Amino acid sequence: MKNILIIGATGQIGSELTLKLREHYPHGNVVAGYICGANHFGPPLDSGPAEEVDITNAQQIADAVDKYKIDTIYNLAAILSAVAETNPQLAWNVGVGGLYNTLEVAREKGCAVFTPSSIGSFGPSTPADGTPQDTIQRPETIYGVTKVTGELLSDYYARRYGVDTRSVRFPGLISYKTLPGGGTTDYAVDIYYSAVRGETFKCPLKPGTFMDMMYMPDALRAAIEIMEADPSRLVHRNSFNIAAMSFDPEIIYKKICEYVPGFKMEYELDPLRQKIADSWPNSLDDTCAREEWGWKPEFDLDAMTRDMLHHLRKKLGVAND
Ligand code: NAD
Ligand code: AKB
Repeated sequence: MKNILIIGATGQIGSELTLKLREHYPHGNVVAGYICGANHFGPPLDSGPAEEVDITNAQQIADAVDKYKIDTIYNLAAILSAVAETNPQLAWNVGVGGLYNTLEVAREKGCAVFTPSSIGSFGPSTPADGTPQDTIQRPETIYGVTKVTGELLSDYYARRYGVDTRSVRFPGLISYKTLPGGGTTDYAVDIYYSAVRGETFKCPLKPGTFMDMMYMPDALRAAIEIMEADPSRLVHRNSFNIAAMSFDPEIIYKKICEYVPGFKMEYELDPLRQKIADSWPNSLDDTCAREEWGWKPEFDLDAMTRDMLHHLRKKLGVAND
């Protein structure tokens, strides 16, 4: 039996991961942590136990861990890259202060901890193509600074205190259930909404801006599989490169046009997002994840596009294929 606390359960990943974990561990408690002011209703909070857990409040984390005898914490609280640039202090407090609180509670109470890192943990001096697992990490965004700090701090707690910390560097995640929370890769979700609504998509990034992306079902599986991996096989911990597909705006646009003929896209650049995207890699090498815990994505761009369009048409009440 597993008892899991998800901090940040109402976000893009948490709203799906909470339900997936409840399905995967039907005999345990999967507790959805939310903050007041955020969306505190909906499937993650209605379908099982839920507690107010602000990650900047160590006592709230400790109380939830004690109440439900938590053994594993999924820490999904963060301020995503574009929003973080508008409030770097908040991004640090949530991303680093919050992780410190989580790791301290985990150390005292013997919990394992999953805290995602990101392609945003890399910077302009990182090799951009086939980015290796172990390479230069000098990000120029506050989001990236919190991610590199988080990777190092999590490894420190594993080495120094034996806390079972593990993580993956997620690419931009694409899903149809919950909208993304203000990142640089959000355009790759928004474009599907425009296609299904019959609107012209205003693309914030210029052609040739390549980034790694992944469909949410693969990301959820990665988050569960890394925490279930045999620890004796893990050479790395915080954090593993994982990859599924890499594309630029033109490639995803042309793929959608195969299924939505007549769909239109125009460029209306967002200088902040463009600058961030230009500093991130084009495509990661995920060999270590494949070798150390058997990582393998299931969705490529074509399979994801067909699934996204099918589900979004249903969700938005548009006649389906
Ligand atoms: P999101 O912005 O959709 O959700 C973040 C969640 O954190 C929200 O539920 C929000 O209420 C919560 N939160 C904010 N401040 C908090 C606080 N003080 N205490 C507790 N909760 C707080 O983000 P997401 O996309 O679900 O991302 C989850 C994790 O995955 C983050 O670490 C993010 O950096 C990482 N990640 C996401 C992506 C992606 O494309 N979605 C890619 C790479 C990495
Ligand atoms: C963002 O764009 O900030 C996130 C990420 C890739 O970390 N989606």
